[in-house]
Amino acid sequence: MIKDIVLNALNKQIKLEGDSSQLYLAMASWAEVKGLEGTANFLYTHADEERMHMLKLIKFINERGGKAFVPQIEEPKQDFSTLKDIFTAILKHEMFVSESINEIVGLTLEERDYSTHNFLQWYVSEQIEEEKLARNILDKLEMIGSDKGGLYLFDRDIVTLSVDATAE
Ligand code: OFO
Repeated sequence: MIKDIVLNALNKQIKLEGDSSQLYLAMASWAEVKGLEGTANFLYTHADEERMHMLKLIKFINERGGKAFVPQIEEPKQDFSTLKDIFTAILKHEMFVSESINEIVGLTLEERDYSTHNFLQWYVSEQIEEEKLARNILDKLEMIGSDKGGLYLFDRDIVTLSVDATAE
């Protein structure tokens, strides 16, 4: 049986993963409208992955005898100015998510909840990958600057970058 304090923290994380999915979805839609098809597909895929992160938490909680809380959908930011703006926001968001995961990992140690601690290791690895990818993309965008040809190639090639190297 899962302790209430851990259950509450995991339920908050469900909301954060759901909010992440909405954020990526809004970014994907923005990119699609701008004609950045490759970037839009990349972000739509990532929105699905965030939903999977949410689902994984829901199932874990329910399997451990807790009750997962399915949160209300929040409206994410809808307007962005540039691709750099988007990926800067993604990096900031993922760093925030990593902090949240680390907090829960710390809590599971305090509460001697080793099975949740073990379960969360997947999220720890995932966050390392997501932050790394966002930094990598930002470095590329920094190099390209406002070069239109470079941005065209970026949009064409972004599909080759794996958003979720450790996804199941
Ligand atoms: Fe769920 O990893 Fe990003 O937010």
